[in-house]
Amino acid sequence: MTIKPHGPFPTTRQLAWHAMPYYGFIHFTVNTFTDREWGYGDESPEIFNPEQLDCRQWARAASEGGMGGLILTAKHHDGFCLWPSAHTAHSVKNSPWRNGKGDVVREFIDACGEYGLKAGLYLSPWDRNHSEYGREAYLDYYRHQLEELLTEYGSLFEIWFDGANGGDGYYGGACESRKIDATTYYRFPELWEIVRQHQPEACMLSDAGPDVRWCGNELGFLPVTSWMKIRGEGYYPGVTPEPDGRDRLGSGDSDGDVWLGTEVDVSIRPGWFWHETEEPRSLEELQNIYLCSVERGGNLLLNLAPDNRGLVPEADVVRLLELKRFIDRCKADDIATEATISADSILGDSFAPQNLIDGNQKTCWAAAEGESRAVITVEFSEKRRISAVRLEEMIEYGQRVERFSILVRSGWGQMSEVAIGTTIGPRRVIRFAAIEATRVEIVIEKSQANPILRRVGIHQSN
Ligand code: FUL
Repeated sequence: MTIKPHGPFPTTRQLAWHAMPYYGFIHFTVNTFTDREWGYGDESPEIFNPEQLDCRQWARAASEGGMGGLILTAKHHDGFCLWPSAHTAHSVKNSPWRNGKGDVVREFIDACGEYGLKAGLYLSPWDRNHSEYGREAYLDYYRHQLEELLTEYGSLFEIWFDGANGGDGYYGGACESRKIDATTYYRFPELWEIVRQHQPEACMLSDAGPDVRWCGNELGFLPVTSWMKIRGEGYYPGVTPEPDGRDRLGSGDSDGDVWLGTEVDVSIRPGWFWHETEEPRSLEELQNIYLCSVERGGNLLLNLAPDNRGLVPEADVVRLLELKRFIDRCKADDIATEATISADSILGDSFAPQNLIDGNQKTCWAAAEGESRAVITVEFSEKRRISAVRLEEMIEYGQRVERFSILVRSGWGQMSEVAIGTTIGPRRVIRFAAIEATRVEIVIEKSQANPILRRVGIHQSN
């Protein structure tokens, strides 16, 4: 029996992206030395001198913190290049760091490899240093830089196309404001083609994908209802349709026509770059960020800001490890595997509910064709104290579920509703006050097509 996808569904490269929901950003450049968030573009390369720079320290912190990858700002809006680009003098090669012989991108990529992390790069389209910015010649420059990064550093898992286009800048000494039409100027479809050609496995992020979308805020959360599909019309990198395009980046659309997973980018500190007076967020804040991003089906891109030594500050490393312990606890003690599972509707033998607890991401349960409602029942042989239910749709077939509720049997035997939910998508964890239960019912109340899930987890409360 074959299943037809419902609506848009992820490509292989998008599926790989969904499978790694937590990774890190690294914001590091001349701003680290000027105490700024957005460099104007007139910074002298002379100021870039991170004397203890050690990308292995970044990678170690990320890997011990449970991240699957890192994405580095190879060039931020100020235009300074962390690699010795052949196309500009405005780079590490004119800095005192490693006597102008260094290459941060190379050291970063090597360190990621050494620590088993996937590597990605951010290359700001907006360039406040370049004299030709806003004109045709800059497009060639940008394209050449992109090609350097795509061809000289091995395989990349994500390319970040930032949408910010603030206007004023140094622009080779012109010191003026330049406006571009973000819907047409960069000719993004051509840039995307270049990425596809050299790095076919890399996902590209922007407000408009083409693989992954920005979540519309930098606070670290997705709305409770979050679709991985969206009506794509009117979206361009840096441009969202009025009046509610920004909000829809987070929520997506129940009737979306393109599959674009949502990435939640947020910094471990108030700023993206390191500032001496700032401190990392509290553990509690980061825990909430994790719960409101990864457990709502998004990917979390948590930014680290190496300091002017070139090291992720010790306090931030400690916080990352604390967060890792929390994440491990969130995922631990899934006792659904010890239960008996059944469903009131099954598409056929190969879609049995046992597939939901077999630990195999490739197998799934599907309700019969035409069903928009179904109940999955999990029964334990004795009372268990539980506090969370984990659900995953088989997104290969599109995102379908619109509404569900969770009922448990405890105490004198009646079923009580303990939680309600809306979307599921690649992952949804519903947490509730711990309760002793012998039976859990997951009632899928409304699904756009027969519901298809690949996992049900029930977390024991300790
Ligand atoms: C924004 C930029 O303007 C910020 O500086 C930062 O890089 C953030 C991730 O994206 O658009």
